[in-house]
Amino acid sequence: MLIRHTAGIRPSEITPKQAYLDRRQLLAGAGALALAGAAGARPAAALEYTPWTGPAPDKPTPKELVTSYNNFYEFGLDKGDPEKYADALTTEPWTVTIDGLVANPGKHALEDIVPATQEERIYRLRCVEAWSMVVPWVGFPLADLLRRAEPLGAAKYVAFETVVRPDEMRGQRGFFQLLDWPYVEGLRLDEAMHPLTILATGLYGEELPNQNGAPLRLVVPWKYGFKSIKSIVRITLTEKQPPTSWNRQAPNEYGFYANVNPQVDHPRWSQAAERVVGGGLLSRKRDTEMFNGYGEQVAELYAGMDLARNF
Ligand SMILES: Nc1nc2c(c(=O)[nH]1)N[C@H]1C(S)=C(S)[C@@H](COP(=O)(O)O)O[C@H]1N2
Ligand SMILES: [Mo]
Repeated sequence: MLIRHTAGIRPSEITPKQAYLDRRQLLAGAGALALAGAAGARPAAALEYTPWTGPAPDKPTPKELVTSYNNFYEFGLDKGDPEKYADALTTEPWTVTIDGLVANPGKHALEDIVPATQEERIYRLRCVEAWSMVVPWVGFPLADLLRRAEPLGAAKYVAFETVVRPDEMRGQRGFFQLLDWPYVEGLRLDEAMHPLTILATGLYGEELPNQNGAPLRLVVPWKYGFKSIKSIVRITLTEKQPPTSWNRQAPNEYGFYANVNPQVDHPRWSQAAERVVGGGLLSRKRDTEMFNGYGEQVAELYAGMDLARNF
C-alpha cells in the first residue's frame, strides 16, 4: 500500500495493496510469536492517503516529540510512560463494536471499517494542560462510519470507549487509579458528524504508534486533547449525554464540551496561552485561539450557548 506523498516516488517503491494485506495477515498469524519474542518489534507500515491540502496551521511538531511526549494514562502518568510501555498492547486483531441507537449495529474487524484510501489532516492539538503540538494525522471522517451505521432519529450523542486490558496496560493495574476504566469520551451527534472530526489510524504517513492510540483513535481538533480518545473498541449512539472520564474525575475542572477557549480558565491555571512543544529552549508560547483556531468551521455548532457555563 502507499506510502508518502513525497515527490519523486518510484513505482517500485509502492507496496501493492495485496502485499500489504498479506503482511497484515502474516503479522496476525505471527502475533503469538511476536508477543513471546521481541516486544514491540512491529515495524510501522506505510498508509495510503491523500495529502493535506488545507491551510497548514504551523510547522508540524517533529515526529520524535509527537511519539515521546504523550498522555495515555492506561500506561502511566508520566509523559514518557506511553512510549516506554505501550508496545505491550496487542493491536492486531482489533474489533470495534458500533451499537446503541443505530439501524446497523455490529462488531467489525478494524480492516472492515477503515477505508482503503485515507486522508492526511494536519491539525493543532491543544492539551488542557496548556501545551500544544501540530500533528499530521492520517484518518477518515467519523461521519462516514456513523452514516454507514445509520443513526436513528432518537440518537443525540456518540459515546466512545478505550480497550480495557490490565494485562497489557500497566496503568490499569495497581492500587492508585486516578481514572476508572475504561476511559470513556463523548460528543454531541452534530460534533461527531462535523467534517473536521476524524478517526485516525496513522501519523506522519505511517500506522499510529501504540503510544498515540493505535490502532484507532478520535481526533477533534477544536477541543482539548482529552476528548480525542485512544485505542477505541466501542462506539455507542445514545439519547442522553454519556459520562466522560475527566468530567467524572473532576466535574468543576473538565466539562463535557471542553472546547478550547482562552477566555475560560481552568480553575488552577490560565488557558490564555500555551507552550509549544518543541518550540525551543525557551519554550515558545503562543496565544491560545478560540476553538483552537477552528472557529470559522465550528462556532455555529454552539450558537446561543453560554460557553463559560458549558465549558
Ligand atoms: N484512552 C485514553 N485516551 C486519551 C488519553 C488517555 O489518557 N487515555 N489522554 C488524552 C489526552 S489528555 C491528550 S492531550 C491526548 C494526547 O494524544 P497524543 O499522546 O497522541 O498527543 O490523548 C487523549 N486521549
Ligand atoms: Mo490532554
